[in-house]
Amino acid sequence: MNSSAADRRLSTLVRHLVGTVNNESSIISSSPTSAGDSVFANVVRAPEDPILGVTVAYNKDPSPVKLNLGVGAYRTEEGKPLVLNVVRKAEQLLVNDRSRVKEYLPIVGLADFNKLSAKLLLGADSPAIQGNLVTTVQCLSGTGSLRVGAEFLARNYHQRTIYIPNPTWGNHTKIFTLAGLNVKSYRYYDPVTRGLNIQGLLEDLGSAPSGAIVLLHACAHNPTGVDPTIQQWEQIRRLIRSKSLLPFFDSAYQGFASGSLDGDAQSVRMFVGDGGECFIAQSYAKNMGLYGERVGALSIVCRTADVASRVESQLKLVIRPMYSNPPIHGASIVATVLKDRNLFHEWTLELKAMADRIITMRQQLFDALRARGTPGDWSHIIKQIGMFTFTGLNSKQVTFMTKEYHIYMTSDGRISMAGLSSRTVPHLADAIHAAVTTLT
Ligand code: KET
Repeated sequence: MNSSAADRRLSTLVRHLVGTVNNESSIISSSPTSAGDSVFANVVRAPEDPILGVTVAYNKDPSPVKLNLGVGAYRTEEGKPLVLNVVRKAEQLLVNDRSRVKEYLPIVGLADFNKLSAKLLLGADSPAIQGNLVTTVQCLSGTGSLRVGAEFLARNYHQRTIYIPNPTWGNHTKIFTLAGLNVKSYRYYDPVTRGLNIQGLLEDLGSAPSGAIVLLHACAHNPTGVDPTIQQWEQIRRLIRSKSLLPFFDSAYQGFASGSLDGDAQSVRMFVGDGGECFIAQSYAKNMGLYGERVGALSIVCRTADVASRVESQLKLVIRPMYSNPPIHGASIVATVLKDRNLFHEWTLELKAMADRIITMRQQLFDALRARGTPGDWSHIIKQIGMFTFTGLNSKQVTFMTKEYHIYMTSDGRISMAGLSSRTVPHLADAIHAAVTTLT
């Protein structure tokens, strides 16, 4: 570039920057008047996140009996976070391997990780994988995978409306709205039966515009713990395909619902098996206990290999300006576990042990409430699936339990069963009993 061209570019840039500053200062209108004033003086305090904010409040409570049943994070019987044995082993192998370096990963992440993740989700013998119909990109856990998928859709798909279940994980609305999609909901949970409102679901999706995107929880629906049966999944699949709706699965709990990785992937596999197109956001936060490592993947199943590769090229355009490329450590742990037969087998046992402990907690809490004669039918505690029980407690009762018993949970009455232990069940049962008998 010659010097006058460079000057021109520089002055354009300066004009641009000055213009931006001027525009914004006229909007914010808070230029500092004295040394103590901040240009951010008008920034309003945002509320804490409805789920992660529960942990913030819990951390501030000095009570020795406090109990955090807010965020869905697994705890041992001793109430401690758990690093899986296979994860420790994989990390040791990685540390010992002196040939490993810290270079950037490709934009789409670690190739082995992507292949193995698609296999874990769709099955080792999946025709879609064999036909190269699936493009998988490593993303920042489940949340990042949902966001990248949503941004791709906002840019490349003709229909901008996404239907999410009512209720759903609180972050869904924000993720999809910020990505530029138009969020609507479909009926899902029936508070009277504490089960699935299949009729309402089919009606709402039946009247969705053709091509609309539908968010589905692959298993262990959060927060309700209510999943469709296989027959109901089949009804949902037929409706979605007949109306050319686009399924977008959120798979954050594979293996956590039933203890079986294949069992919990059945819903996704039904949709992939019919040859139609489908999105899946996958998270290893819960099933491999890699919460803070932020490991996940977005898979898009396409009709042809050529479309899949073009879709991948567009995913790169979404990812590169967002975070450039994903972190290497967590994905390397997952790839190490998934590709080694022994480690994989050991993982399935550890996963099953976590799922079983949660199921035991359900039974113990149910028994404890029965023993106290707590009014109401509490059988949903043992019927619901996955990490959470959607108790049916209202926000007043939740506030009461937090104030009087130092038990922390989300205001919709969801409790994380994975945060409970045999030692803390009686305390929770006392709190629920008191809440139910003193407040309605
Ligand atoms: N989808 C669902 C359904 C979900 O429950 C979570 C996390 C995620 C995706 C995202 O997880 P990630 O860590 O990005 O892989 N849910 C728990 C934690 C949270 O809210 O962030 C929760 O509901 O407590």
